[in-house]
Amino acid sequence: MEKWVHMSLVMLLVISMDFGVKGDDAEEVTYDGRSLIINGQRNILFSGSIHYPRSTPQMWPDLIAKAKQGGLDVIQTYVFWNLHEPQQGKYDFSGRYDLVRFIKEIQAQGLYVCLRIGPFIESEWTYGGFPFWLHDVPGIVYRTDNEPFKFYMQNFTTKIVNMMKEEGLYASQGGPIILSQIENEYQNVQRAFGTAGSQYVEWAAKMAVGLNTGVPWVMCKQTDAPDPVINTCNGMRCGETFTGPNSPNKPAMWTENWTSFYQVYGGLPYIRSAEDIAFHVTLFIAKNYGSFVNYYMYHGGTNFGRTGSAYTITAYYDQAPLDEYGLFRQPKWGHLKELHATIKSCSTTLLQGVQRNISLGQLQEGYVFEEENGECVAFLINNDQRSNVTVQFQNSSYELLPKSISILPDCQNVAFNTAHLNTTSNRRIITSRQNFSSVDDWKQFQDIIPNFDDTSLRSNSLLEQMNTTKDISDYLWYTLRFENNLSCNDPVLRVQSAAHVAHAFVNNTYIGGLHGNHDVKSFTLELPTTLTNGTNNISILSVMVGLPDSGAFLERRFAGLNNVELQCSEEETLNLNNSTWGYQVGLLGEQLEVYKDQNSSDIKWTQLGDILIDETTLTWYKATFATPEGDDPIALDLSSMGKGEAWVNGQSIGRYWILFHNSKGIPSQSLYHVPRSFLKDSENILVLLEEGGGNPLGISLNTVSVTDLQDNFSKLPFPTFV
Ligand SMILES: *[C@@H]1O[C@H](CO)[C@@H](O)[C@H](O)[C@H]1NC(C)=O
Ligand SMILES: *[C@@H]1O[C@H](CO)[C@@H](O)[C@H](O)[C@H]1NC(C)=O
Ligand SMILES: *[C@@H]1O[C@H](CO)[C@@H](O)[C@H](O)[C@H]1NC(C)=O
Ligand SMILES: *[C@@H]1O[C@H](CO)[C@@H](O)[C@H](O)[C@H]1NC(C)=O
Ligand SMILES: *[C@@H]1O[C@H](CO)[C@@H](O)[C@H](O)[C@H]1NC(C)=O
Ligand SMILES: *[C@@H]1O[C@H](CO)[C@@H](O)[C@H](O)[C@H]1NC(C)=O
Ligand SMILES: *[C@@H]1O[C@H](CO)[C@@H](O)[C@H](O)[C@H]1NC(C)=O
Ligand SMILES: *[C@@H]1O[C@H](CO)[C@@H](O)[C@H](O)[C@H]1NC(C)=O
Ligand SMILES: *[C@@H]1O[C@H](CO)[C@@H](O)[C@H](O)[C@H]1NC(C)=O
Ligand SMILES: *[C@@H]1O[C@H](CO)[C@@H](O)[C@H](O)[C@H]1NC(C)=O
Ligand SMILES: *[C@@H]1O[C@H](CO)[C@@H](O)[C@H](O)[C@H]1NC(C)=O
Ligand SMILES: CC(=O)N[C@H]1CO[C@H](CO)[C@@H](O)[C@@H]1O
Repeated sequence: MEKWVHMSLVMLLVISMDFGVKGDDAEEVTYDGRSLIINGQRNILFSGSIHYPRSTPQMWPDLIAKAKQGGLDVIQTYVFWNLHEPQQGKYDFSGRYDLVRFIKEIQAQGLYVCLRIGPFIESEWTYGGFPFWLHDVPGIVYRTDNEPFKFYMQNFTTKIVNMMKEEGLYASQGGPIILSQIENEYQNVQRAFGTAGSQYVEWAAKMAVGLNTGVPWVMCKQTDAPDPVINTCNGMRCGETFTGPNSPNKPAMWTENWTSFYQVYGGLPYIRSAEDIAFHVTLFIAKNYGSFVNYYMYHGGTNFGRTGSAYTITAYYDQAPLDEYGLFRQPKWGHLKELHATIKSCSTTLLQGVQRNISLGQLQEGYVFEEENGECVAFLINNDQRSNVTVQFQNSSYELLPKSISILPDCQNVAFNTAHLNTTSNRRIITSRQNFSSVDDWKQFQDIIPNFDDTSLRSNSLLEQMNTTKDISDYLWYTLRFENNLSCNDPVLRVQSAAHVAHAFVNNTYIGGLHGNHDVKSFTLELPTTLTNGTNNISILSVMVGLPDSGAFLERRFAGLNNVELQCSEEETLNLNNSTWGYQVGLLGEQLEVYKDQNSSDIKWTQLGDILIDETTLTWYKATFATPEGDDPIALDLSSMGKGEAWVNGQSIGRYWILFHNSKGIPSQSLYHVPRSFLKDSENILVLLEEGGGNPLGISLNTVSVTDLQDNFSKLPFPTFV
């Protein structure tokens, strides 16, 4: 009951620092059972995830300003290893990958940073953030007590920590970083590794702590996080599910409060209401002494290029308080802002007071925090999903909405109820700025369908796809030259795939294709075909839509074709697995980088011919457009297309997949964000790779805005940065 009193007696754990010189504004970050303590100050911290490579440096100042205006104290980000070290020992921290610039921007706006180094991050990010070259390190087993893996994990973690130290970015040096994370939800896979898994957790904690950042480390979803690393909760309902810190001197922290959920192709958006989020955040603070809550995501952004993991759509957490474009999503943003302000108004009492719980009815309870000086905060909770209930508290009546919590910062007046929206919803407005409906707008380039004779990479087996492409492309051609000696001329071609999409061609003619989905990845194509007497060419294009990002033994995953056969009848089946296969990694257009428009003489762009809708043709399309006036974000509506990838001025805005409809019969994503910083003043070049028979004449360029029904948020002056 009087947990806090006991906890305050626990010795504070002070993390040692080994920095020679501390800046004037260096802040010591420690913690105890109640909260983080920054320079001697306790606070209840609200945090939000914004991932720097999922937006652009030009967007960062506005996103951070809106997070601050929404009442956040901390910005949380992962560090994306495969962006930063695409080849072993070759680093990239430029442009959207400029981690230091992102952190300094947060610092400039007076917020703190929680840096989740991982370096395994999952995050619906291709390969969970691991660079693919790790796969080819001899003897490697990821995320366990394995020397090669630990070497590279330590090497990258050290690189990042040293970089932060050199820039003076830890709070202990006067910088904004108050927390770091090592590993990520390891408990989900730990059992697969047995005792080696436990040894790895010990090692990871020790390795991280040994880097002497001067600020605490956390491990999320790791109930046995070794001291002094703090175990934190991830989930939708940590107020109900968190079993608590694993030591009385660690605070209750929620590192991922899911504001929505990531969406996959074929899936529907997950709508988590503002009221539900507010209920669980409040419960975590009231019941669990929660002192740190992070919204995952506060701004999701865009999986540009090929960075999304298997089947993940290009828009990431568009339903977050700031939508994909960085616009306010109401009422979510405004409702949480009011919650944050209410909690802040009484956080001293929450942090210093003694908590007691009271019963207010069968499904109603209360938490009261009282200080010796009489200051008092009450949370009145109605767990009844259906009914309003009137409860008595300190001689007054309070009506509680269904499944809600009323916050009384003075134990008398209700300042906030989690289910009472004081913010009006807004709506997205899409304004058409340019159509590309004229044949003259477009040029096209037909990619080739390679036959066996066009290939040089050969194998007498079906190769694993990721190991063959090394992830430089989504595409791998499996080709075969086949002398028809079957007793029939019209066999069924049966192709079993553990990749994501397969398109089959016989003698350069498309005969059909199929795809799997996020939950059931394997599928079998069964296509009746007609062979000619003598030599036939079979070419199968196997496609991946992102690498896997989760689970144990990621290094051993199999993708690609795993069985190919021709069947005349039950009795007569010819298995082709051990035939001599010829391979082509990627498409011709990718090799030529046709999206870069460097006028290579190899690229024969032609006038737009007949568009073969619903035919798989592998066609590249090119058009130009002028930059729409104003500052509103820009999006391409690709709903007339099939499946592929889009580039603007040589930069990939991501994969699109319109043909994969969800249970409502519509594409999971039709609008694709084109950041303004990708554009020139005029003559912007749009290139599309279409693999599913889409029609570019139906594309439109749009600007995106939101209605402002109540607050004129967008008119508020935000700091401008250059
Ligand atoms: C990481 O490994 C490379 C060699 O691959 C080495 O040059 C570098 O010093 C290492 N960095 C750290 C921080 O261990
Ligand atoms: C996490 O967020 C959900 C909604 O996204 C909310 O219901 C829940 O209370 C939050 N939990 C914490 C501990 O913040
Ligand atoms: C207070 O919480 C404890 C522990 O959850 C529970 O056993 C007790 O019944 C609660 N008391 C009231 C009055 O609700
Ligand atoms: C609860 O009360 C509010 C007004 O206080 C009312 O608008 C709402 O309809 C009531 N809900 C139920 C389920 O009775
Ligand atoms: C509630 O009323 C009783 C009797 O009138 C009084 O003794 C008590 O002090 C009151 N409590 C509060 C919190 O006002
Ligand atoms: C509700 O919104 C109004 C107008 O924005 C504001 O004045 C008021 O304080 C808000 N109420 C709460 C409980 O936050
Ligand atoms: C594009 O076409 C649509 C539908 O035909 C039309 O409503 C829209 O106004 C056009 N946009 C422009 C910029 O011409
Ligand atoms: C990956 O390919 C190389 C040849 O490039 C081969 O030696 C190795 O066995 C393959 N590894 C796996 C796991 O398939
Ligand atoms: C048909 O050709 C395959 C090789 O393509 C060979 O293995 C098989 O024995 C041949 N079958 C007959 C009936 O000739
Ligand atoms: C193919 O060969 C078979 C016999 O082997 C013959 O019956 C058939 O007519 C031939 N088809 C063509 C198109 O030549
Ligand atoms: C292909 O070769 C592998 C290994 O050489 C063998 O295990 C497998 O049975 C063969 N498959 C067929 C269909 O012959
Ligand atoms: C060897 C052979 O007959 N190949 C044929 C495959 O099919 C194409 C037409 O689709 C023919 O042109 C080839 O002769």
